Amino acid sequence: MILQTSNIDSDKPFTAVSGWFKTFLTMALIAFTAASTNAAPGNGKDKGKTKGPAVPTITAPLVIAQGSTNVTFNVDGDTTGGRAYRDPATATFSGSGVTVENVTVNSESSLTLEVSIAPAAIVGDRTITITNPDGQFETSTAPIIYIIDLPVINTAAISPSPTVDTTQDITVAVTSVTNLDGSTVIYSYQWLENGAATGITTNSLSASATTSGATYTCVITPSKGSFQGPAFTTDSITCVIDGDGNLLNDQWEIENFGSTSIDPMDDPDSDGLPNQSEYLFGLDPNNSNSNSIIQSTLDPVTGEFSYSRPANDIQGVSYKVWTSEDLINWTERTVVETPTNNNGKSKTVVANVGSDLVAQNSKLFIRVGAEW
Ligand SMILES: [Ca+2]
Ligand SMILES: [Ca+2]
Ligand SMILES: [Ca+2]
Repeated sequence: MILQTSNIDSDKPFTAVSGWFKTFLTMALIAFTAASTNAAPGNGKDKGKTKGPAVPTITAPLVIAQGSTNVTFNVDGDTTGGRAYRDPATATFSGSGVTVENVTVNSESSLTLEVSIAPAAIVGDRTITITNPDGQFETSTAPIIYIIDLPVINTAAISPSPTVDTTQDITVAVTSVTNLDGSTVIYSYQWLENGAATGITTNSLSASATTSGATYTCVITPSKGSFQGPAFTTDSITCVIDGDGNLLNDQWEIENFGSTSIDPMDDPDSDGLPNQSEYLFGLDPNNSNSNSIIQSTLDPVTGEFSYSRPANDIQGVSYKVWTSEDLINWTERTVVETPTNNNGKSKTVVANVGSDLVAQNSKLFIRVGAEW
């Protein structure tokens, strides 16, 4: 275009102005070449003869979570038309909340970026603009990164609630989660019994896995793909010990009879001990040979004897020891007790009334009772 606007004086001999004309023509050609370069592929603004940076590309946008720091990744470059990344190039991302910590020019078509994402950065796609040292820049035509939020569980409900017994499954459901980008959230579960992991990792804890008197919580971890949100711990729920109110632990009833609401005064094994006594002293209510709480009799020298109790202490129940010389007058004794778990169901308690006491008496009777 500039060539057509040249103001050559046609009255002057051509040879007289030839040098000036050639100079003008050369300048015009340079200007024309520059204009042609600006129209080349890419959306940057080339200046002068040097081509702008390669056009940033990536196979698929890199997913980075809000709050991530110092994440490094490579960005390729389309070098069509002679474009190239030049060192030291700089980079910026669309939107806010993305800090470019470092740019390394690996080659004319490869960069390594290090970025940090603000915790509250808006989720979604971001394009990148690379600027060469000469000020020319190119913006990617497709997203280079995708900012994802970590899912956060706000509330979860346990059912049944507020009470549960050992005949009921316990289930948990997330009732509120913050998930800004709407991606599918997957939950993983870990049930805790009295604070210890059970290894049960479904959203339901079966009744057979629960124990009377134990307290349960569930730790739920939300995730989107490989991105995990913070773990959420539910409220706790405690299995009632005696939901049917017959003074027998419901769990013990189920283990021994398959159901609750057993008559505590019944004696199905005819050993003279009602179910309640069998329960309180860790005996087998269906075995007539399991009929004595005394495991070893009183040692006349040391004052030691042993008796059986349930493996797990019964809430609200205490055991007391009395001694008597005549089976008429009984004296409660403070004893030193050492329990040893037998099989998870009962334990042997070694008790000692004291060597002095046994030394003072030619005969001594022992009585052990349960109180609640
Ligand atoms: Ca019961
Ligand atoms: Ca019995
Ligand atoms: Ca028995």
